[in-house]
Amino acid sequence: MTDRLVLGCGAAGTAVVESMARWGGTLRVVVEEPRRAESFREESIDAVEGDPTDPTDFPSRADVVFVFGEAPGRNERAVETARETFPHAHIVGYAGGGDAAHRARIAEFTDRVIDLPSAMVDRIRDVAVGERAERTRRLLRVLRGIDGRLAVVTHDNPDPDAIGAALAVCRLAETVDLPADICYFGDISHQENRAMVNLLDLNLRQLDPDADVSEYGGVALVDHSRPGVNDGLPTDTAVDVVIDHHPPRAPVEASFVDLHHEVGATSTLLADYLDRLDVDPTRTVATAMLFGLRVDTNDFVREVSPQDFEAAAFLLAHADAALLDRVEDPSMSADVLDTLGRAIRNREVEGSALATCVGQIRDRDALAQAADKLLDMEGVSVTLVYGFTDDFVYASGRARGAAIDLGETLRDALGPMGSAGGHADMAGAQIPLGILADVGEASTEPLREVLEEVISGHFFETLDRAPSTLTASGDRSDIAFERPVDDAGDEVEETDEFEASDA
Ligand SMILES: [Mn+2]
Repeated sequence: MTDRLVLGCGAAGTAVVESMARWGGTLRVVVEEPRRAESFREESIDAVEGDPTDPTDFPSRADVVFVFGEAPGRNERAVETARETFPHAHIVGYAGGGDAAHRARIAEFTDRVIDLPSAMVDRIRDVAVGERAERTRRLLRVLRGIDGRLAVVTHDNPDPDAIGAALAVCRLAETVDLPADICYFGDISHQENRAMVNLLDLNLRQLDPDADVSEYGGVALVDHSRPGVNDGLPTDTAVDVVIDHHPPRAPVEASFVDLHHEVGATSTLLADYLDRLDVDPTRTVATAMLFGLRVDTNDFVREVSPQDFEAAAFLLAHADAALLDRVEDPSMSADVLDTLGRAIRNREVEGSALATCVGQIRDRDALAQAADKLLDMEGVSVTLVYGFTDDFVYASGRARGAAIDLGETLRDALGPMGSAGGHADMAGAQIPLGILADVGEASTEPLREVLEEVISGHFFETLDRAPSTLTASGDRSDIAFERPVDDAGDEVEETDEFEASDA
């Protein structure tokens, strides 16, 4: 049973305390405001009016102490008093509303600092200001200025990226009440592309070579940038919007131009607009875009950028992975795709090392495949992907062109908690969940966050201490590297060193 104590509680902490009351164990709340104490008591919570910095109202024991007040100065005194009164308790302190010095003072007496609002502020700042935010507003302004219907023109013989991007432009147009058609000259000849159009039940308009687009109020070009070049439009067509990831061979003229050849697909550029505007891409649009992204990057191998992975993570949350399997040769199962999506979303990167927790897993093999795939991210030379079943945490790591021995690193970092081993380039670990679940029990955080702190924490620390420094990988193509075809590296070796260090 866990005895919990809450010292001070602002409006933001109220919901947390109310949910804490249902976690089992005991709970005592000490707050200054009589009304807040009263409202907790109405929820059958043991709350007293008192000074959170004075141990008079503290219970005789506490395993976990939360300091959730709104006044920074009082929180600092409360964590200090809590540490003196309960030297062995796990103390969690809230450092919102203060500066870095305040955070440091809270950290001095706590095991864990919570600073949620600043993360939220960063996110809001990213959405509200900056180059991409400004660009997003300009795109909407141009779309709003179009009178009539919008023709979204792909290049001839449209591929999945062009179709996915065109669907996304239509989806954005819809949000400003602009009707739009996807138009193309030529044919959809590739069998996979036809399958995609049929399975997603897409409605594309095939134009005759002598078609007149002047009936449209506006023209958007996706996945190519100039009218009359790789499409059937007259070269003097007035263009409103161009979004493309190919480097143009001549100046591009349009009211709105987004040309970024460093990303792997036009769908990546469109995913960012949808994400920023909080537009639900719909299942159909997300599935097409994700397929386009995968085809253009050859399953995240060719010309892939961090933005492509961000876009994939966003699209995966909306896409129909099972349907994708039917469109293409299923080189990647829906389960692996799902694991990869979570791995991308939750990733932490330090230098050229990446660690990520994918949460609950069904299939251990998916970890190895995700660890392998994430090595393709630019600048990443070491990966560690882990998740848990009911009993164990499993981790799978890969290294390429890195000046470390990954098997050795995992033995140092995770061996003492369970077993770990493998080769310099592929390695794995397994840790009984019980050890970590106990930590989770004493914490406010979901298990995933506890695991991140322990596993990613140890992993990054061990890499920091490693004798050879990690080299940021540039062009990896020249690194001759023999990789086993199977996942033998995940066969965990129970070494003598591990037995010794455990004893
Ligand atoms: Mn493309």
